Amino acid sequence: MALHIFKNVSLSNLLLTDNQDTLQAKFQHIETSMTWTNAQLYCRTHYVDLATITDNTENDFLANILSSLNLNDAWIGLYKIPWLWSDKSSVSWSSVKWEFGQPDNVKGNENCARANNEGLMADDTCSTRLPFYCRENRKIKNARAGSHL
Ligand SMILES: [Ca+2]
Repeated sequence: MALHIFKNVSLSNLLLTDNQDTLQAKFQHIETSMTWTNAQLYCRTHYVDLATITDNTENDFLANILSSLNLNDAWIGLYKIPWLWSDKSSVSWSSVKWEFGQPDNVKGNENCARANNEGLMADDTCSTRLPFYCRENRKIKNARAGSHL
């Protein structure tokens, strides 16, 4: 499968803060649409895991990436039951904002969460195919791999 991986260099116009390098190092946006489970597998194979969002700065950063790509939403590492991050860490709800009326579990099996380009989340069916965010980016993974040699 040919995968189009978003290059970090294209993010240089998004944020001009001291945190930019740190944020870019934390996340990798993958434009290829996959089911949540396949996205999780992809992230665990090529990076660390699906993305965990721990504060508003990270949430805003990810929302800005989607906006800059004219994308509506992407999978993040949030799933249930109960709601947990993909690495089983607990959710800090101050950093997760639901869209109005969400989560609604309208299809009865909306066990995965997507984030939109305004930084708001919605529950959705895990078999839906969406772009997604992994953590952490290739630069960190390679650095870690190198340190083990
Ligand atoms: Ca929903």
